[in-house]
Amino acid sequence: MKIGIVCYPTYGGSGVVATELGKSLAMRGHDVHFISYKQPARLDFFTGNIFFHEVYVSHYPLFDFPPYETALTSRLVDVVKFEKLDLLHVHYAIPHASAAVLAKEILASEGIHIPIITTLHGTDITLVGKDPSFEPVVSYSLNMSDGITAVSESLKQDTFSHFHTNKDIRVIPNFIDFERFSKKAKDHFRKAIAPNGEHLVVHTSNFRKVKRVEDVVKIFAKIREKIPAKLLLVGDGPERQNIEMLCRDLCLVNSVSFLGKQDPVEEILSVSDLFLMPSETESFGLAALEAMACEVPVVSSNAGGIPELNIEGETGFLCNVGDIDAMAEKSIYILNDLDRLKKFKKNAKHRAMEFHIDKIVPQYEQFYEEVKKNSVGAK
Ligand code: GMT
Repeated sequence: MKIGIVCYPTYGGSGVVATELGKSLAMRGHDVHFISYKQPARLDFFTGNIFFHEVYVSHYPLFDFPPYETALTSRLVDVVKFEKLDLLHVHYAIPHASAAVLAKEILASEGIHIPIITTLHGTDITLVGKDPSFEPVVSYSLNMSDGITAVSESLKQDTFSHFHTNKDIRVIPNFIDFERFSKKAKDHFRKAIAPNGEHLVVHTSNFRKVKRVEDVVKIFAKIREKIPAKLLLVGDGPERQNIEMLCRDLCLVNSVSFLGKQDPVEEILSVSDLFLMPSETESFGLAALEAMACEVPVVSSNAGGIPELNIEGETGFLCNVGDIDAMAEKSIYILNDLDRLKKFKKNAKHRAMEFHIDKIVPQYEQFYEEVKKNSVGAK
């Protein structure tokens, strides 16, 4: 099949999932055309059947806000026509779904039929999308999509609560590539960071408010009162400076390492003992899945779709959002007994295997076939 994938090119979860999906589809024989304003960060190789089409936005001085959606729509029309695509798969509703819907309408006026699938990732529904400034456009685009997927049952239900749609939504969870994410022996790295055998607690995110990185630091401070430990903070974003200040206030500067944006995140996860994800809302929790694949148990909030991944008492624990005491207590419970820790690590890996890329990507392929067959205008 010739598939167009529209996504954000950044390190955000939706861009990562879209890019890994595209790479995997290409390896399974499909022609994959990525369409975005920059080459996606995870698009680290090209083969004869992976293509990238950049969207150029004019910066005419009249535009205080460059009209990206219009440029994207025009590019979609062009790529679908020229490359004779069979299907467009857009990741993150805003503004990709409405751009695809308009492109579909323009192409239809020229007698070209292109089915579109919208994949909902999280904040496009829960935080951003439901805002009145976006809601009518998102609702319309969902209703005009030929297929919709959501990355968890929880996100599917959130979509029905916040938007005017009763269209079918297929749940296809995030997935993990074990060729990359599996435990790698990097003991020299562990020794350098934790020379006295301290436990390593880790958090990776884009340091946005929704991730509650402040809670991560406060939980860690409580863990450290009981257990020798170090905290690795991977990623960067708007909250980074506040978090640095908090670490200074709590006298934690020697126990917390800010590692910034890291490509080989699997190497850091591989030496870690516990992953913290206290998010305010989280549709799935891809970062937790990456940790679990590297045998790292997870103490998380019970928000959104996290309970569909992290299993209470088996792969970690789930607590109410903001309950720092409970999260610290559960973390200490996991860390202070080595046999117990080993068991949690094993369970985490075992659970992650259920989201193996080879199990999930075929679900997208099957959905593509169904949508292609059933979409109005299909020949
Ligand atoms: O908020 C982020 O972390 C980025 C965001 C995105 O859409 O780029 O991530 C969302 O999509 C991921 C991939 O499907 C999910 O694993 C994340 O849980 C989700 N983030 C939130 O819901 C906050």
